[in-house]
Amino acid sequence: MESALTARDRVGVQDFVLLENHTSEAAFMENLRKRFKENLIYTYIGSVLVSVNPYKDLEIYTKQHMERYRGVNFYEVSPHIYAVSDNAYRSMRTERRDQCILISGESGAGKTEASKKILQYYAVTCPASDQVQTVKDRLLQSNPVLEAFGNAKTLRNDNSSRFGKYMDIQFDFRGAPVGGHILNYLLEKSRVVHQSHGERNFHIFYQLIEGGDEDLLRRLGLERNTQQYQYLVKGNCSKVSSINDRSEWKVVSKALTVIGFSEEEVEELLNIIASVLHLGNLQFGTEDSGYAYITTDTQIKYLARLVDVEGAALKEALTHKKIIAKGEELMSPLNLEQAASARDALAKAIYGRTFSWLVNKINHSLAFKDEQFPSSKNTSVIGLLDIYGFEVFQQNSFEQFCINYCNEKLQQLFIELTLKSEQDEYESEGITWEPVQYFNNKIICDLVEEKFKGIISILDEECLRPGDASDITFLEKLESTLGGHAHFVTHKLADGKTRKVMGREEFRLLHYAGEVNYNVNGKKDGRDRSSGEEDVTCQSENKILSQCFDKEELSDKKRPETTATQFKTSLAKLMEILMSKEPSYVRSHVCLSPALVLIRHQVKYLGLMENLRVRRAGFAYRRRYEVFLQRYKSLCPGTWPNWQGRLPDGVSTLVKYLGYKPEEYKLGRTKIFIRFPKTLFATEDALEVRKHSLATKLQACWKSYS
Ligand code: AOV
Ligand code: MG
Repeated sequence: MESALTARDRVGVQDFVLLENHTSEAAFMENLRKRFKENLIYTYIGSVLVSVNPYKDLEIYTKQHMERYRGVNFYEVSPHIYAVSDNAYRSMRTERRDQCILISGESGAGKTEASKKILQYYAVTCPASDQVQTVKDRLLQSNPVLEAFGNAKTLRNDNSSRFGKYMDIQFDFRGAPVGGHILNYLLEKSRVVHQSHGERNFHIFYQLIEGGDEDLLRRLGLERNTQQYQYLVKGNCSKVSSINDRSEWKVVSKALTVIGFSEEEVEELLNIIASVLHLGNLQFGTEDSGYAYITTDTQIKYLARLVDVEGAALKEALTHKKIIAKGEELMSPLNLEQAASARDALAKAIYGRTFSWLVNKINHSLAFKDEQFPSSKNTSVIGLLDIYGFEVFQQNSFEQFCINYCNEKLQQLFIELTLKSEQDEYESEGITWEPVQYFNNKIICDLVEEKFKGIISILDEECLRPGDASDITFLEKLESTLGGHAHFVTHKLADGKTRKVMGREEFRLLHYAGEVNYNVNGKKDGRDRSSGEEDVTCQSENKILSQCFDKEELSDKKRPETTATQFKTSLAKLMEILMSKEPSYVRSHVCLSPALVLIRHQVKYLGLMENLRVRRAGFAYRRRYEVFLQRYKSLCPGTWPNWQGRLPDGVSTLVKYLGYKPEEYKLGRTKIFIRFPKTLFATEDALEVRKHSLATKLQACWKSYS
């Protein structure tokens, strides 16, 4: 039998807090490496789960594994995403407190996979009835649909989430899931019309073309060849070995039915997807006057039919813009470039709004229905946050700016909550501790979002300012307001010279997770509403589109909020939601083995070492009295087989018998706090020895009988 000590040598420790040398990054990495080699992708820092993407299917997500984690204490089983899921679930039920599980890490780290595993865990292990089963099915099936429309292949991840998602799962008093609700954040709409080299458009386009049957494609006027569509060829990468678009199409079609889309709704949805592809193939020519006209009438015919609008109105809308002169509305003709950009703006608007409609529709289907669960007036909630991870590309635009800002906010929340909750715990248990220094990224959040002088405020000002505002004036304004800020850099140096490595149309932010250069091209166009071309969609007879494009909203003359401000507001609301719940954390890592170099970088910026130090600054380990006593009572004659007195007295008797010195531990109100891991190790080893000797005795006994 392998002793506890040799096992630790081979597979490392399952909680970094137990590392002998806790300040050493090398020791941290070595522990991660040892475990990863043994396919142990999960490790704790206290109650935070650290995971490394294995990039292969491990046999650790079976029903048997789920059963193993059900109702079992965190520390008694090996670290797992199911342990975190189960722990949140039990806290929700016993303490009646809403929970949230926050999954963070850079693009490709495994956040979306983790959130799906959590959902599967609840779907399998929570109580069920026929009605509950319907809710479970719908919750599970919402994933393939949202991924088809909201995920795409990027250079970092073949199934990269291009929108942020926060999902509440509602449970009734018996702990059965009875409803759900999804909040979605800023979809990367620019992908609809443009993809960088090696990237794809959203999965749904390829799925439809590869998987749709002949009749369907004929009706939609589509050919089974992705190369035919301008919006699908920009990245020169329509086939991906890890993706089977045809089988995914089947999964998505079925999921739409399970969620409750009617045949008519699916038809209208596909009409819209096809019409985006037709829009992309619209071409323009230039008249002698210099103005644009449409040269591809077939596309107009398809479009007119699919989204039910007048062909002539559509033509006019795509080649003209509405202006108001002397109080009168006039249609002013566009040149070639303007017309192409109006076409792209329309495609983005249609796709973006359809995506929001889709989320809305799923929410209707998931909504908790009183009449179905009449005895479940009070529901509790577990929220799952799966956003787009931090990303840096060669060219980074407005979308990357928003994605990385969102990651800053989440890191900020992590810092506040982990440090705060640690402090709160010492306080409520009446224990004194030493604070730890750490990098607080609030300074970067402020740089982006502060009123009047943050980047978003300056962007708003430039977007809404009539006259000569341009991308360059935006950059100049940034320079004059933020030049000299420790986390903001442009090509201009303080002495008036030029930083050669930086372009003139970009600024650099020093994020907590690394440096990113952002191009300002087109940033100024960050308004959600573009121009008159959207008016035509209001006239559409397609039910989805007519719900998406509301005539009154579009004709509202109020100054529209910019996309960046809308995003900022929605993130602030998200933070409020998360703060109101009890959080659990999953910190995922990308691994390009065997170097682990990439991970070292992530360990650094995710603040894992600081997190570990904070955990260790006071006491490495803490356990509730009853749990501690239950586990170790067999080691002391005074507490075995049962302790009858007060719990703290029992624990005190036990640890004194084990030889704990007074400086090694403290007794709080409900928990024992142990300062050094080696103290706990010694106790664990003693337990192991006792089990071993019991087993040997039993074997001897057995032999003497046989
Ligand atoms: P992400 O959500 O963190 O990236 P994903 O969850 O999409 O990353 O993971 C990327 C890929 O890694 C998946 O498609 C799987 O192939 C693999 N993978 C992740 N976790 C596991 C696991 N536990 N077991 C096996 N394979 C896994 V992004 O959405 O791009 O920010 O923004
Ligand atoms: Mg993802």
